[in-house]
Amino acid sequence: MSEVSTRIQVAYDLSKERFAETGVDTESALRTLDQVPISIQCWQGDDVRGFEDPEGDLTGGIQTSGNYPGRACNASELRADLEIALSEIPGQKRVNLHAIYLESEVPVERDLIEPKHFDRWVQWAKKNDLGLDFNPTCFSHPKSANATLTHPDAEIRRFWIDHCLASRRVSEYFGTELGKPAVMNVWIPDGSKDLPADRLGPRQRLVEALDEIVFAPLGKNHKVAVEGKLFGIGAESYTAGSNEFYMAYAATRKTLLCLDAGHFHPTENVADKISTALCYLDEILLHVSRPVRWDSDHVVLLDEPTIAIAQEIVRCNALSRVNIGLDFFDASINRIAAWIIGARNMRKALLLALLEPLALQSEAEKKADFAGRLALFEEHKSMPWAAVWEYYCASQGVAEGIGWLEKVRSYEKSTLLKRGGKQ
Ligand code: RNT
Ligand code: ZN
Repeated sequence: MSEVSTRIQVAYDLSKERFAETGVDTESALRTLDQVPISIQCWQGDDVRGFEDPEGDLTGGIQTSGNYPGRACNASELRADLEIALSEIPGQKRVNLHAIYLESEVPVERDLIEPKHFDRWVQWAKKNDLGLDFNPTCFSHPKSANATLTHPDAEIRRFWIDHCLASRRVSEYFGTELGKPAVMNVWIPDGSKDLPADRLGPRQRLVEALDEIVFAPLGKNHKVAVEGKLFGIGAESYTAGSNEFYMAYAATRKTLLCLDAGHFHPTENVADKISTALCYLDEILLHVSRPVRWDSDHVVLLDEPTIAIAQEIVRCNALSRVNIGLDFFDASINRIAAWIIGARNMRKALLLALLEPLALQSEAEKKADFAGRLALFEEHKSMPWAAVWEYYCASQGVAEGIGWLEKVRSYEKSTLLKRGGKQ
């Protein structure tokens, strides 16, 4: 516990009383909040380039825009940047890696990646008390140009199946070394720009390929998730791995289902999907993101969709069943600031949700007192939760306001702007 200033303490004590009037114990909310792990996407730090071929193009229908200076060009730089970001994000954290973030003196093909290529990440995670999650990288590769796990050519399919199996071995290594299971998320870009003649074949091949991947007995210290999507740039008319495809796949195969907030029609309520998924699955994975008109992966805000997601997890009493990961990558602003803003917003959304007067809301609902329920929802929005947040940050030794910005700016000056290489 870090020292808390008198101003913050006094404001907190008053807010604590106010929340207690609604039956909410802020102390217990903060204890819970601090324990919820948030998985931070490493790829925000280098615009999803990775270290296999940092000059290579990002393909697969996902895009970064912007060329803000100072991106990380190797794993040491990325870890150093992450350390700055993590130091200003309160609470338990995990770091989410992709296969392209391997470290090796010699080039390694994706189907041949091994735990040893991620050993430095594991040592670093141990030192910094972090969990690690993982993703096979089924994009930005010559063999992913047309398709990966759905490819009509069995040899190319084999390559990607082997890559996913190798990725499971790496994930298992993470889980074993760090004592908590790693989540390995499979996302493939396979789809079609224009109307396909055959929508069934690729999906059948995907089922087969995934079965080979998920049923291989490769240990219990990692969990496999599958991530659906509506469309991508260049895959506007058809995505083999749609939401329905993976919902059914996850439910029948007992994998995790990954819901990415940017992978649905813009007016769909992503939060509403959580309770459905929880009826059929033990656990799910979230990619919290912010789609602006499309799957643009903007920095997460403390906005209604994000708050609704946090509320849904808490209202379902499912904090232990929902793995919260972030998935945004903005190359147009300081990347460390992007991490801090987005991750703190996710944590703030969880705090707001944990401070809801859930007992009163449920009671009103049970009595069909819908005016009372609405009044409670609306009143919550102006409750003094910010004082609880400031107290939490101060007691965790992170800036309670935007004091972290100074740290980021001076690191930008001393380090980021001095980086060589093509930005
Ligand atoms: C792409 C998916 C996928 C990626 C990351 C890099 O649309 O959201 O999760 O963003 O794996
Ligand atoms: Zn995603």
